[in-house]
Amino acid sequence: MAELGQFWSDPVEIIDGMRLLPGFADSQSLFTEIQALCLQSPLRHMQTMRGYTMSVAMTNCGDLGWVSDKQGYRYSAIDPESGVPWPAMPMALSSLAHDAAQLSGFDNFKPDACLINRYVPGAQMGAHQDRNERDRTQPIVSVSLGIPARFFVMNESVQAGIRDSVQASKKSIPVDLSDGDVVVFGGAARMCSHGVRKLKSGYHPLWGEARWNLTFRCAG
Ligand code: MD6
Ligand code: FE
Repeated sequence: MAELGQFWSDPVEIIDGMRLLPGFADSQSLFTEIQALCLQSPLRHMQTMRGYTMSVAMTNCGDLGWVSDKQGYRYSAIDPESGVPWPAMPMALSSLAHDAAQLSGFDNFKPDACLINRYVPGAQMGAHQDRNERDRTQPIVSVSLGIPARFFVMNESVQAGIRDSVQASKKSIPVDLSDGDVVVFGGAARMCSHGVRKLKSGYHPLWGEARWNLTFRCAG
């Protein structure tokens, strides 16, 4: 568990089931871990089912890794680039995710997959739902590192009451995420659409001109 409330501020409930723990992650110690992981399984730009190249560079660690290609999205135990398993999930990463989940009311969170995303200025992630994980009663824990980004989430419970699709599209809630911020995404929020706006240019003393994101999942 992180030092009791010394370096991070109080949790913020963004919508029911989505909780922000500002500054909960120790960026410096994660930097070393992530450098090592990317040497074992290098970042790559995956293809979407429709043949587009994603602007976000990705890799994985853990028993399962998220992959996308012409066959679609899925989890795989093997890195398709190297033909060998993804690197093991370091304890420092899994315990960070476990502690963030626990603080948010999810006991015994044991992720088997960690997707590592790197955004450079101009990169973005379109609105999507995370629906390839087997157990959706488990949350996804997301860690933001480096330069700030604007995340957005569609509040489906609000949308449900709105007939007009133009009105519904206005119900995207912006969430600005900075280095060390952790989001626990579960419960009523678990299936909400979300994405990341085009990254603005910036510089972070440790991570340079990039934003990194780790998402911890119970996939299998
Ligand atoms: C990102 N995050 O922040 C992309 N998905 O770069 C996600 O797509 C995401 O942050 C599920 C739960 C939390 C997330
Ligand atoms: Fe997602």
